[in-house]
Amino acid sequence: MTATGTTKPALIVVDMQEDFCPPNGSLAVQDGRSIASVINRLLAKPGFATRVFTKDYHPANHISFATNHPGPENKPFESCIEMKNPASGKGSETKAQRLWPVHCVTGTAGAAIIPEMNISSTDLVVHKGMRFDVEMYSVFADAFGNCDPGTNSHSVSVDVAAVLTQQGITDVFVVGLAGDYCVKDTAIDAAKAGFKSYIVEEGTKCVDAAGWDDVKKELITAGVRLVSIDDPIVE
Ligand code: VGL
Ligand code: ZN
Repeated sequence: MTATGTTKPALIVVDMQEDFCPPNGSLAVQDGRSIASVINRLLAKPGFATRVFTKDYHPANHISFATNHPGPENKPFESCIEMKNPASGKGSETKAQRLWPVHCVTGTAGAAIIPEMNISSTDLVVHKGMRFDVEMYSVFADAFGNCDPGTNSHSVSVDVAAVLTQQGITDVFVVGLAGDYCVKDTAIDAAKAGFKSYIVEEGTKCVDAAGWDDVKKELITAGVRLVSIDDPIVE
């Protein structure tokens, strides 16, 4: 990828954290660790104007943890609960929230970026999912589309869309974990925010690998382009 007069690309590396990787991650994505080398190859390409790492970063009482919804009916991976929009005056708006094992809790070893990642060229690290009462897969907005950057009771540490826009970024390339959750929602929101949005397919793995073909259709409908690391656009 080359920055030209009209193109200024960013790379967003999503949630390459211990809890999403085998062998010990609590929410390990099959072969999740194996994509580190592909992502490191991308990070080394000189054309990216900025390189962002995201970290899923939840308080222990996060709404997505099955353990926070006691009862035999609430099982990680299998069950959903109803989640309310926490934005003021929006509490009647609800969404189904899939329940997960406890993962990426603030300050724990599981929340650390895996050591295989070359983080030396990182420009920005963004923490997301920090509000206990709402899910946030996309680094741009929570499950209801709210973006509330800040440090105390806020979902996200930085308004990434504002930062990228301020830098004149035109194109956003997304990789990392998981393809069917945080990578997907981040790429869709990048397109919504007006960036040309790409997912480099070799640079992601899914929680539900068998569902990737359907997810790809959704991504294409949302304006996200799926590319290969060997595609000339990813120089
Ligand atoms: C993710 C499930 C729960 C992800 C985060 O990074 O894709 N998936 N939290
Ligand atoms: Zn999470």
